[in-house]
Parts: sequence; structure tokens; C-alpha cells
Amino acid sequence: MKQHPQTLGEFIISNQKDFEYSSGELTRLLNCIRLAAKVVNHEIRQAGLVDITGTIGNVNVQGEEQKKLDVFANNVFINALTNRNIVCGIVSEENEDFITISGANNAHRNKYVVVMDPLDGSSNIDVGVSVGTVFGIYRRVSPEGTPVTKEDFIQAGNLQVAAGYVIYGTSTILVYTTGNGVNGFTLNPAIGTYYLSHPNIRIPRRGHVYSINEGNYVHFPQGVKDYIKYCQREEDDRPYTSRYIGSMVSDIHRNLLQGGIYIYPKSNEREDGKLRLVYECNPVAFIVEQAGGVATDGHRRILDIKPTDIHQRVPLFAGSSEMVKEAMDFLK
Ligand code: AHM
Ligand code: MG
Repeated sequence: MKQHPQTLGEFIISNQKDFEYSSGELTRLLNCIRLAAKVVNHEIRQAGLVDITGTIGNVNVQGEEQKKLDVFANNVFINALTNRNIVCGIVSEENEDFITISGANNAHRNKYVVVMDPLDGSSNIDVGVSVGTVFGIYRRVSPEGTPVTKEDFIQAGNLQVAAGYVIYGTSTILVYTTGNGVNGFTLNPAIGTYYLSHPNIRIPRRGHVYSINEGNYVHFPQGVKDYIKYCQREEDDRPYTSRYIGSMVSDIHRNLLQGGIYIYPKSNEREDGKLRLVYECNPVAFIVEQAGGVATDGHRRILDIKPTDIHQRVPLFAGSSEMVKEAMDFLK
């Protein structure tokens, strides 16, 4: 009899022993995220059919206009994590402050906090282009039984116990790591089950794709300009192909599978780049490294940066190891 591929649920259970402090909590947490992602996926697939596209009229803490789907996804993830009483706190791109979860069952006793960008790539929502969810999970550092503190959320990325993303693209794929490699699961929408479709993802050491918003070229530091010209030069295995979706999760995912480099550098206009360290760069850096790639801010390993603020921004160079190292040479 043909064996069916492993489901995400089966995979999580069979790998539970990988979690250092396993008590079932992290398993429940991952189950909660995969469920919330299904709800968000369902709503995204209805964009254009129901009143879910467009802006909501609010501006978030980043000064960006919130889309209806941004707010929807944020509520789904927060409610799922709160109602199941699994975590003690959440940081979201859409909320100015961290969220303390207390709840009837004294959630202060829970061990984990979640950081997330519930819907990344917002500018793609209304135009039928893929978007994603990014999340990272930490053990709290404040004492169990007390309310969470900012310190629980501004831990260095190398302390993440798990991280992942969901890409809502031509298919919906959940990719995550607990520090033992990276695996990807594709959602079968007809039955609502994720199947292991991308076991043990390894990023090629080199690729042919560079992903950067070249429209900002004039604002980039000279080293980044030089690297872009290098990518375009006819020499060795170049010119490379330029691919930029404008949705980090999608650009990272493609490069993870096929090889490539993703860059969001600092610029004259954005001193620290655009992407947020805590809930965008750190989870992605953990995954990229676990797949054998490299993630830096151009000089330092992303995962070693100690955040000072939950919404702080940082430049990002992530992807195939040899390509990222090459790009960094141009910044010296
Ligand atoms: P968002 O979290 O507000 O959606 O912003 C993050 C996104 C990334 O997904 C994407 O790579 C980048 O912003 C695109 O920015 P730009 O339009 O400046 O190139
Ligand atoms: Mg984002």
C-alpha cells in the first residue's frame, strides 16, 4: 500500500523529543499556530469576494496604514494564542506594546512568548500576490507565575526555541524549525491538513537570484550599489536574475529552495533599513541558518544582535552562504 506523506500533526508528535524542555506546551503552541494560519488562509483566499480588501483607516505604530487583512490576521493569531492559554505574552507588528496574557487559568504560569508579523507583505494583499506570516518562539526569562516583561521579548535571536513562516502563495506552506533543520508542509485546502512536502530544506551555497528593491538604488550605501553592479556584470556565472516580490517571506522562501540572496539594506531614507529585528529578521535568520545559509545585517550575525526595542529595525542580508559573504565583502 502506498504510504501517505506525513502530516504536520504526526510530524510534530514524532519530533516532540527534540524540544529540550518538552512538556507538550511547545507542541500545543505549534498546533495553535497551524490552526490560526488555516483561518487566515481561508480569509485571504476570499480577498475580492468578501469585504476584506483595502485599508481600515488606522495607522499602526510603524506609521503604516493598516489593511483589513492585517487586522484580521492579527486578531486571529492573538485570539488563538490567548484562548488556548498556551503562551504568557505576544509581540505583534500591529501592536505598539507587548501583550500580557493572564486569563482565567493564570497564563502567567506559561513558559513561552511569541513574536510575530501576522501578515507580512501588506502591499501585496489587494493585488493577488503572495503574503506571509512570520513567528518566533522564546522561553520567557522573567519568573514563571509573574506577568511578562519587555525582557522576555528582546532576547537575542539565538535564544529562539522555534521559528517559522507561512506563505500564502500558489499554495499555502508552513515552514518551521526547532533547531534541528527546517521542514515545510503544504496545506491541502480540501481537507485542511498540512503534509510534509519539503523535508529537511537545505539552501544551495550559491544561487542565481538577487532580491532587492532596486527602485531605491540612489539611496543605497556605495557598497550595496557596487554589489548590485557586480550581480549584473557578465562574468563567471553572472549576471544573476533579479526577483523581488515585495513580500519578504515569499522572496526568502524562493531563495531558500533555489538559492539566492535577499537584501533590505539601510539607505539615506531609512537609516536602519525597514525590516523589524524581533519578529521579521530573527525568525527568518533562524530558518535560513538552520537550512545552511547566512543572515547578517551586512556586518554582524542577525541572531547575535541583542535587541533594545521590540519594534527596532535592522538591515538584512540573508540567503545562500557564499552569496551573503560576497555581498558583505562589498560593504567593508
Ligand atoms: P510590512 O511588514 O509592512 O508588510 O513590511 C515588510 C515588507 C517585506 O515583506 C518586504 O520585503 C518589504 O517590506 C518591501 O518593502 P519595499 O516596498 O520598501 O521594498
Ligand atoms: Mg512585515
